[in-house]
Amino acid sequence: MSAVLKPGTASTNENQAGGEASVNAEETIDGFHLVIEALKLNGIDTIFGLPGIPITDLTRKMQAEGLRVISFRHEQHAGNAAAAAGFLTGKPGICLTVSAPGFLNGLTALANATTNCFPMILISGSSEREIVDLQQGDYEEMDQLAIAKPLCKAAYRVLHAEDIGIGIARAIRSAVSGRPGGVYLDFPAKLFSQAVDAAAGRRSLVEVVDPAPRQIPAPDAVQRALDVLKGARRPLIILGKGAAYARADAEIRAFIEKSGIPYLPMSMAKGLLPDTHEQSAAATRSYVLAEADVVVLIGARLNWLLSHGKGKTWGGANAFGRKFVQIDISPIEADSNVPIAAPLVGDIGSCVGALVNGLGAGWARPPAEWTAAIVERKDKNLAKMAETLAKNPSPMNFQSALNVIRDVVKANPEAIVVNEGANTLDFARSIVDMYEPRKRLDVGTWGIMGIGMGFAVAAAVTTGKPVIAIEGDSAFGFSGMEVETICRYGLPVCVIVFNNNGVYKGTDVNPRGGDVAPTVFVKGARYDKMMEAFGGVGVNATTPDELRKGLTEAVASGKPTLINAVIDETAGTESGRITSLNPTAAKKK
Ligand code: ADP
Ligand code: TZD
Repeated sequence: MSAVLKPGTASTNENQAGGEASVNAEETIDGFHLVIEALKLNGIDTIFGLPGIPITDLTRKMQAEGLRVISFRHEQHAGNAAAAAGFLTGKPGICLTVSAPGFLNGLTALANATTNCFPMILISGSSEREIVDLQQGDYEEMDQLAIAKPLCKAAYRVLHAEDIGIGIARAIRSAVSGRPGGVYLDFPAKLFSQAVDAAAGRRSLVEVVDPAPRQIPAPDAVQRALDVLKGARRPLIILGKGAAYARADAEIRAFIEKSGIPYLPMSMAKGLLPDTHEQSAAATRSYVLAEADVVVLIGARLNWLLSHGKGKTWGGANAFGRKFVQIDISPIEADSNVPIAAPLVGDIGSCVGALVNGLGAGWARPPAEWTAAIVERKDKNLAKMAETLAKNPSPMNFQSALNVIRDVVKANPEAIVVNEGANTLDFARSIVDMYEPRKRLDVGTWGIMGIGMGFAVAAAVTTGKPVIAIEGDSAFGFSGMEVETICRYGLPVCVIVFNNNGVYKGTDVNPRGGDVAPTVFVKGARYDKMMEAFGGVGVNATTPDELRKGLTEAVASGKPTLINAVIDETAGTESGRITSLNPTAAKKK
């Protein structure tokens, strides 16, 4: 029953002749139920959140009405879960929080989702507007709408129950249309108890039609891109996480295979085509970036992760009029860092589909000297990597531990990998091959720590597939308490903590004695005990065999598991592979 009766209405009507019609006419629906019905009407079935004033009852009523409510221990992780759910499903993930502090805890995730182009909606309850605006000191007083605005794609407040339908519709469309992103929706406490006529209330709800419309590229822009491509001697395609998000898997595969152009996947685009694909140039990344003469960017920005499209990575002073084709749904992305010769604005499916059609029968595959040079370097690098992976040092290092995970993912390609840390991230990205699209979630555009358990929960909840979270010990600490959440919902998540006793490594010393160095943790900590504390499985792995056994059993059983993988504390590099962004560490090296 989702409508509520006005107090006293039912008994009065019971005494009236023909009472049935009058009962319906008098029926009302409150804000709680309008929110729930509006979300359900738009196919939203899961809420990630944390209860408290003024949304505790909303979480209860949501559950009572059949929404799945996943309750976290900290809002940042609920927000990260919503963002990952958005990426994995293409529908906005919903995070629900209390006012001021809960809202602020969720805000990091909202800003991170926006930065990464993941669709999510942060819904926060808020204090009474009259008191907040006069700054009279309400419980958890804060002008949340104003604070959220610069950190997300759109922000709305709903003051009247009859506007809930429109408010939620605007939030959904804002989150998923065009370049996806985070949306903030402010619901002041009073909204939930407002009652309106049930029929009118339900009529006010909006089922959003075509929330993420296709955007067809202009034919002349397609032709321009094809012309640039046809002049290429050493072409390269770069797939970004926008390409994974776009769910244009078939078009992208057709474009790569029909054109014969080598490609590089950005980390969350890994698996869009299997990493073992013969056209993948990932194993010779620096060579192709420095040498390519035409680069087609598909859902990837030329930000720091691609060295802004210039400088040493791209061939430095020898760069020779390289041309870029950029496919993106955002019309202002082109020329953000370097000139784009052929911007192709539209959704990736439509743009790539148009390119495939345009290649035509006369398309000449890239010259063999280019593709052969890539294969040669790639084979050499892969052979070198195989040698490193075959070593079995004691204690384990990053490579010997990741070699095990690489095998288990190969045997379970449907598993979703979550990955954060510095060295743990960089090594895992290059060692663990992915075989299917949208199976890798990581620190993304910001290189943010703390996404681990939120992303893992969302991956398990939205897909039901096994999740393998590969975590640096520092990275894990940001969201570690959510192992209780994983146990509470019995999720098939296996967390592997790469325990090298600290941030980057565990060997720093305080030159003055006393406190340990800022990067050092308790040595020999047993993270596996954390999972055991909540009824999950804990494994302490000091060898690749122990790690393999623990991980294989976890994936087979689906039981929440945490493997404390003991890694050589001297093994890491400061800042992992981005030491260049850390000038003092770079000097030390
Ligand atoms: P990566 O970090 O993997 O390089 P980025 O997050 O930098 O990827 O880039 C993703 C890009 O994809 C963004 O510029 C975004 O506008 C774009 N994008 C997202 N979804 C689509 C889509 N459906 N069609 C076209 N472009 C998209
Ligand atoms: N805080 C946040 C929110 N994000 C960050 N990226 C950092 C701090 C700084 N930082 C990194 O960039 S990586 C990292 C931190 C603290 C942790 C590295 O240590 P680790 O991984 O144990 O997770 P490795 O494998 O030992 O390097």
